[in-house]
Amino acid sequence: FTNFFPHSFMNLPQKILILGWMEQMEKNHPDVVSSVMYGMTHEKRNITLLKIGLNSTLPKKAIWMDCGIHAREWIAPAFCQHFVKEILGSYKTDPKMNELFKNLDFYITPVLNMDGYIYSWTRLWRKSRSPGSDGCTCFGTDLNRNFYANWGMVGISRNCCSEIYNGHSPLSESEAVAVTDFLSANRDQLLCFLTIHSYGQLILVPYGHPNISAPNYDELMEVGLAAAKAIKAVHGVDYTVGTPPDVLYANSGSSRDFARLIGIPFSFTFELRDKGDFGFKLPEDQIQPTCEEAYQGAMSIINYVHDK
Ligand code: ING
Ligand code: ZN
Repeated sequence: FTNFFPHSFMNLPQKILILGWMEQMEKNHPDVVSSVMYGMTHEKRNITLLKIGLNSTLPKKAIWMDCGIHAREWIAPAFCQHFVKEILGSYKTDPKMNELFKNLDFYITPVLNMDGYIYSWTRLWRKSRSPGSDGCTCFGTDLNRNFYANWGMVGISRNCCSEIYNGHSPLSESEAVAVTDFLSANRDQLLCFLTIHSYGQLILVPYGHPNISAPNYDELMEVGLAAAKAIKAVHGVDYTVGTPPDVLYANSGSSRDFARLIGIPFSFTFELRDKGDFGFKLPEDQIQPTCEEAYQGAMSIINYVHDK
């Protein structure tokens, strides 16, 4: 069963805690939470999301959130868990959240790249765990370079040993296929796509390619800047908002760009704390505040797209 740690040093099956937690959420909130298995990783683990919202006879819009597309960005899965905990803890008593639960479904994938995530417990790792092709002996493709969105154009490497290897073809990775299929099938329902990374304290808007611009770029920037303001109000932490080429460097083949290209109007990448002091090894005492502020940022965006 995919729920167990396959390469344990002790030869004992070890339950993956987050999967147990997902089962608990489903069990404790059966009226609003259900799990959807929508794909499989290279090493044949299930890719599962939590669908959260109140049953409705009226058609609902939806919010996508994925965490852990990059294995070593551990604060991201923690944020997805925090987000789920907060919305489930408030929808009964908070009238605004109750309204969101009636009108929206949340599709939340706490760990998208489960193979890489497990591998990252024993060394820092970013990519998937599929083997290289054409005789290249390194493992792993950068899943956030593998989507069908200007694939292979900028900010990538064709060397399978690189951290930003884009794969031998678009959608060579089953994890990218799973997200692509789910988004395509639910495209008309989806209002907003949020993909959570670390680090850098950024809110990125489409596109990663410097020569193209989203038709609603101005609005994306406005909404992103409002989210950064909401984040700053919590613990005073600054987030920078912009397209990848404007704030750092260009890229292509990202899930954020793919979501915007297929017509999901609001698509953002969050890069959570910090700005490099600790990097991927964010200290434990920053987990809670990082999640608290990013929650307000995400809710600022979600409220905007809902109310619009
Ligand atoms: N950063 C993202 C990446 O895929 C990104 C997003 C792209 C940030 C370009 C800045 C510039 O590279 C991380 N940390 O994965
Ligand atoms: Zn990342």
